[in-house]
Amino acid sequence: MTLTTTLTIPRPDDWHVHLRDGSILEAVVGHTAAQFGRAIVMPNLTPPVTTAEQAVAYHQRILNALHKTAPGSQFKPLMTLYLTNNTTAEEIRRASESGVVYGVKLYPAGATTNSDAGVTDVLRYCGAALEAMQECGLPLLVHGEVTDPSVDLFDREAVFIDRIMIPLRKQFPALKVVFEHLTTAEGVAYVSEAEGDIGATITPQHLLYNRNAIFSGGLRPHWYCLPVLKREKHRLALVEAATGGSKRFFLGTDSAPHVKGRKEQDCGCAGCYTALHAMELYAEAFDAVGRLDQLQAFASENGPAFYGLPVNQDTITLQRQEFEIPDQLQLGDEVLVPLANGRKLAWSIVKA
Ligand code: OTD
Ligand code: ZN
Ligand code: ZN
Repeated sequence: MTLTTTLTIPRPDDWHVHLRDGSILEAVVGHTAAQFGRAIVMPNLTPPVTTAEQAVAYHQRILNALHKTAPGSQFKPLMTLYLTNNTTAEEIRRASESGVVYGVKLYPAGATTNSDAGVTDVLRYCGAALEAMQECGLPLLVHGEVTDPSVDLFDREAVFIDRIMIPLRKQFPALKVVFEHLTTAEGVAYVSEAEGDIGATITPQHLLYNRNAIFSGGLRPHWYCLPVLKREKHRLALVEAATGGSKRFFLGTDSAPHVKGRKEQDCGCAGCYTALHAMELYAEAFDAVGRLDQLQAFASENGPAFYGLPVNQDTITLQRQEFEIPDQLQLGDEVLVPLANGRKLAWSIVKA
């Protein structure tokens, strides 16, 4: 058997990314645009993107930042709406007709960064919105963790499946659902076996690392994200899901930039920055189990199939050539620390 040294695949898409706003947006959008054709852009700004009008305006700010920092880029941002207890069916229809909104994001209130305005009880308050989404074919993108303080942090995804996901999908069986940033064996089993139109995104950090990374030789704030890294058995289940050929699993980096000082403080922010080197990280994970042949389906095909979009027509090429992750990135006035900074990866992008 010869060792694969180059890999050319249709340009991948990132089905879950945080691009932020203002100067951070300008600093990071070029990284995502350099690797990906499209990206589902999360709406957890302050204030959150809760209306179609706000989504259209944010879409334009992203394009402006792109034209300023990566002129000529063909990157296409796909927008999302932030679901609240008060989202109306009319707002969902406006979003669906806006031409820029591709999903509606469910954040259980308090589950992650900027989720304070999120939903407190989805089945109680969001019925009309979910009904309208089901009718319009607009997918529900789910941060699948309960926030009940009596539930252990590491069990929040598994408990969410029983308490929220199963009853919600029973009530809205035709609703398209993405279980975002899946992190557990229970999540993999549920998404693999559930009936109906369901998919899941998987991040590079949850494929490559387990929770030991957060505590290795000291407290490592740059390895802290939500949902938090889990035990090794969960990582192995995620790798099997991503590389196993099921069309339900696709790429979503959850790249979530926070400036260095906001991560390295007494209450550090959650989020890993991976937009710079996303495909290099995924290639590392697939190569580690000898399944580089599955990277194309996971990164370039399964996501478009779920969202009913065409596969990108251009390509990227990865080469087995060492890539050293920079210690930090000076982006305008900001300093960002990329995930796994200082480490070496086996694959680089040669044509992007
Ligand atoms: N997780 N950080 C953020 C969002 C995600 O739950 C997420 O999607 C963020 O900073 O916006 C994080 O750790
Ligand atoms: Zn989330
Ligand atoms: Zn996210």
